[in-house]
Amino acid sequence: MSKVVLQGPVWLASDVHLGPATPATAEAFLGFLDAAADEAAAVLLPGDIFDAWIGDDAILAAPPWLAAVLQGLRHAAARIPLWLGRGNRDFLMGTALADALGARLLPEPALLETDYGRVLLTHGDEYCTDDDAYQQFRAMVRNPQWQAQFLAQGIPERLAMAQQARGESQAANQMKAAEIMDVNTQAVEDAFRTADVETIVHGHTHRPGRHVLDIDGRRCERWVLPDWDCDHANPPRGGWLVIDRDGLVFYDLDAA
Ligand code: LP5
Ligand code: MN
Repeated sequence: MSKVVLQGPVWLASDVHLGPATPATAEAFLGFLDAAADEAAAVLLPGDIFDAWIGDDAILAAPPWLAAVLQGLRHAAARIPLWLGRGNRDFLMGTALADALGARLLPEPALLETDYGRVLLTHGDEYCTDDDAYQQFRAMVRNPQWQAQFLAQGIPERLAMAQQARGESQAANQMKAAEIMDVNTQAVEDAFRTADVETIVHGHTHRPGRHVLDIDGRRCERWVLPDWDCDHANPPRGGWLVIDRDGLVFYDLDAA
């Protein structure tokens, strides 16, 4: 399991889901990045920062909304270490994007060594093992051969496939029981044991919160990062997690 050694306060945010129709969310996220650059020692973004990422070559002809987000990421990365993780929407982010931003790619999962101690960080979609359809989708799109074939297509074709996939996913989600789309208890317990940690942080489920578990007599905590929506949700939502020597603390957007 790959380690990421972090000294000082670490800020984490995921599931921002930025796209062409999220100007207010993008503005809030850029404000978060500026605050992180002022106050944190590192910022980690474990997945689904983008609502759909079709390949790093998208930055070569970035529309204005994306160019602004990329500039904000680049500015933050110039001031503090910025780590990008892959989610189920932006699993195609790669080294070309990271290099262009001056950022680094998070290992999956990442074993963080922080001032608070060891923390396992991941997007969290891999823990949703009751969702067979999703796990089949994940196995397909995480396959390097599939990715090479997809990326070999033109950007218009990839955009069309992404749009179709989004539509199919939204339709499929309407039919699923809510619990299927949450993490599986056994998968989470296995993750605690395999990594030998007492703290896991993930996103993906859009069910923010802190869960205390007893794993083999050890008190463990699972922290779920909030999703962001400042354009369509009322009230607007979003937030981040700070890990420092005193522990973990959630912050809402209105704390910024
Ligand atoms: O994403 P969300 O919140 O709707 O639901 C997720 C799971 N669905 C996904 C699928 C993505 O939304 C697809 C869009 C990715 C865009 C960028 C990648 C580049 C294009 C890739 C083209 C294939 O992650 C959903 C979970 C839910 O989280 C909760 O955990 O339930 O999983 C499903 O709904 C599984 C379904 O089987 C979804 C399958 C959709 C894609 C089908 C492939 C066909 C593509 C068309 C090609 C011509
Ligand atoms: Mn996700």
